[in-house]
Amino acid sequence: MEFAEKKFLVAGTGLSGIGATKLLLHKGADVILYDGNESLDSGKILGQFEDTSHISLVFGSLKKEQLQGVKAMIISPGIPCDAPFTELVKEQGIPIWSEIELAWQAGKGNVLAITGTNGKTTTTALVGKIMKDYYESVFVVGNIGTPYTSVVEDTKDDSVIVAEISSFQLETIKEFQPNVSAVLNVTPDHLNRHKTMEIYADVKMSITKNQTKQQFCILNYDDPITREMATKIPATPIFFSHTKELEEGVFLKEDTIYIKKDGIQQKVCKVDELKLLGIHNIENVMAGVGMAVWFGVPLSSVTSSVKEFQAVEHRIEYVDTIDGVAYYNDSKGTNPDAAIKGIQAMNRPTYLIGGGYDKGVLFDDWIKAFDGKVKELILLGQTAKQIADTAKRYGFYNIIFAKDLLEAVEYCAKKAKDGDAVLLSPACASWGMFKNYEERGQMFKKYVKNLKE
Ligand code: UMA
Repeated sequence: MEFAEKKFLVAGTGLSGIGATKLLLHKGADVILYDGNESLDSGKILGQFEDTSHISLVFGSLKKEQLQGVKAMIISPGIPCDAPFTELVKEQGIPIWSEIELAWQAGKGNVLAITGTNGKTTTTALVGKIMKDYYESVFVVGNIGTPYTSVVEDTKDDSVIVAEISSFQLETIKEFQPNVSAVLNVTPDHLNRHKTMEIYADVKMSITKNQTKQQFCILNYDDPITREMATKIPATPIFFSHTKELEEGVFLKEDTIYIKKDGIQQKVCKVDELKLLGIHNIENVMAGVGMAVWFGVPLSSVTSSVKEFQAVEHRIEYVDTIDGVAYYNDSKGTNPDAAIKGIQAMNRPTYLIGGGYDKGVLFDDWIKAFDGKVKELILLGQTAKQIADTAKRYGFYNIIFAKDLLEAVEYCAKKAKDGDAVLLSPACASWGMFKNYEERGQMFKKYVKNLKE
């Protein structure tokens, strides 16, 4: 699409909205920058742009007259596609694009795109490292925190873009076509937005919808939903597995990861050569290795990058040991399945801090995974009561409610004894109490640090 002198509507003034607006302005377009929040400070928003002469700001409600001549709306991932104002946009026949769709249409280079309920950020960071160690022009973007649109003007034909893609971002893609994609796993999350597991899984699978047979989609053999996807997608599926020795793909056998490609089996590395903990991380490594090798990076280079790679912040991140109590920050455990990985990684009696924003998911599996390891459950946020009720149904009564994260950390510090662990792994999003999971994790680390002083 041509952008110069065309008018676009950008919805949302967060990272994605600002990235998309800057890109469009750079391409010579006019932008209506819209946000549903009426109380935003327009000076602060406009202050992020060098030249504001081609931007008009609209806060609160959007009117039909304002949409005249608009070529497309770029929607931020946090805005549901059925938000009331989108009806007006759809009625005018204006196409709605995800922020990654805009980046794809305006950008250059080869894309490796990663989705899945859990492990996306770690896998994206790992694939980013593998690529940076081998290629010159590499960008790591998307849900991981840097909007894809914000790097587009720096991309070249030989650039490699490694993108973490959420289901929110996939809902409104049109032509987005990664060279290699991955769907790591699909377990319940964001069901308040996607309504059913079927819809959620289909949205995840759409990462591969524009790929061709010559392109690859890396899938988890051990997850029944992603295994089934292999029969439905247009790309060539490549599996990874920690349970089965595969004919083609990446797999774990005893303590070693192997790759089998075109009938030739090679060793990648031993599990204890990795700086990552837990079976979920071995899965992330296998997915990353598959993406890199099928993209064309030599195995020797992949192997040395994988061995050097360190864990991602906020994902079962060791913070400190104070008076013999080990503190772990798993703020990225924003759904029950991710939080199960957090509790599985603990090898000490654990004070578990959980609860947060209500995404409409059930907590039964998380409680069942406590497995005798959780000494006390400290709950906060919107979901606190629901989690407590679920825990009691499974006979777990060591529950207390905290008014905020600070009270929770201070309570744990008082109660925990030498040899115990304190784990922040909320099984819920942070919204309502914090800006995002990063802020929640940073606050947790700050409170832990303060305990020392
Ligand atoms: N807004 C409306 N109407 C609404 C909802 C929101 O106008 O109904 C406005 C808000 O007032 C605000 C703006 O939209 O001004 C916020 O947009 P956003 O929520 O999409 O936030 P961004 O800052 O653009 O961040 C997004 C991702 N956020 C979400 O998907 C919620 C970031 O992922 C991502 O890093 C960033 O784009 C760059 O690509 C965060 C996230 O929480 C980490 N992701 C979810 C997750 O991982 O579970 C999917």
